[in-house]
Amino acid sequence: MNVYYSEAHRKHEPPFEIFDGGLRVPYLENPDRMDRILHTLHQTDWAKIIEPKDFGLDPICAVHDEEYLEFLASAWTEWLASDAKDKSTLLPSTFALRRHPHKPTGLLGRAGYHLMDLSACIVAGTYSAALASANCALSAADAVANGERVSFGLCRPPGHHAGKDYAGGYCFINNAAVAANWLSAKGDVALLDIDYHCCNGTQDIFYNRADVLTISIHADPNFEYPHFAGYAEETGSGAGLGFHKNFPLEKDTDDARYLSTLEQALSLIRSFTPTYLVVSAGMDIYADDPLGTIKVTTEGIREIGKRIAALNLPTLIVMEGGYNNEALGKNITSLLGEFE
Ligand code: SP5
Ligand code: ZN
Repeated sequence: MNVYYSEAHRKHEPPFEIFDGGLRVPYLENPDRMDRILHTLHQTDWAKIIEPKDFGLDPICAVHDEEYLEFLASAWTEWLASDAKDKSTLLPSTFALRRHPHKPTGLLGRAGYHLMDLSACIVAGTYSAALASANCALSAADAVANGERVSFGLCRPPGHHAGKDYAGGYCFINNAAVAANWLSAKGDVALLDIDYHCCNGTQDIFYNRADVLTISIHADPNFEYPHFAGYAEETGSGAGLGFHKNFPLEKDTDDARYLSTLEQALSLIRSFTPTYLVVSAGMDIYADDPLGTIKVTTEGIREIGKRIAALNLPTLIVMEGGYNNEALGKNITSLLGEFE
């Protein structure tokens, strides 16, 4: 299996993030995550690690606003030129509710407009890492479009919380959405997101489209991040009505309950008869994940892989979250191994 991976992610290493209550904690979405996954992939006889190609800005601009990308591109330099006391990472403290149309010109105003939370920390290497991450997803999509049965974008930073003009939840460019949109020029796409958190960004990006079916299985946003998207009644709008589906889950959901929900998602995908499948693969559904509250085991993840593979669709798998670094390697190879 082709695995697209870039070293550019290493320069995106924010020193901390802020949890609820103002708690400053070491950044959970860290470079070590990739080292753990690479280590395990190297031990298989099927993973072929490949540098991504550069697809340029066009496929990214097809999903994200230019003004937002310009913000990501210049935010760090502007931050260094500002009079902030602690410049270790750009993080605003005032966020837009977007009830008023005016976009401020100053850096902190734009940051509060384009960032949705205190985990979307920007440092010197953030923009180049996010671009390389999107190129990993695009390269993997290209492989699938050229006849590979499956391909893996080992993306970091992840993408599924990023919308067309905002970052959040460790995500800056929506890698899976960029790749799915690129593939949609060649045929209908189903996107299945199995990260523990609702893919609010992906949901927003495709909400009014009928050519990309988006499905997310995640912890109920009533109690879990991202709180403001991911409810069962959100099913798309306009031409896209009926082409988005959320499956909110309770705390402590086990393998059996998860797999029966997955079956419902898979039957929607079968009825849609897509040309391509994109899987946003977050491993934070794992029982011992520090951010998760559901109880899927490594064996459960293997079974998820087996059932998705049984759809027999040309499949692009994109890395999203997962923060139990020690277990990340075995979990992702359990999922991917079912496609070999
Ligand atoms: C890609 C991805 O998985 N992003 C997840 C971002 C989640 N941010 C959550 C912030 C709230 C943290 N609450 C901590 C509770 C720890 N028990
Ligand atoms: Zn997640």
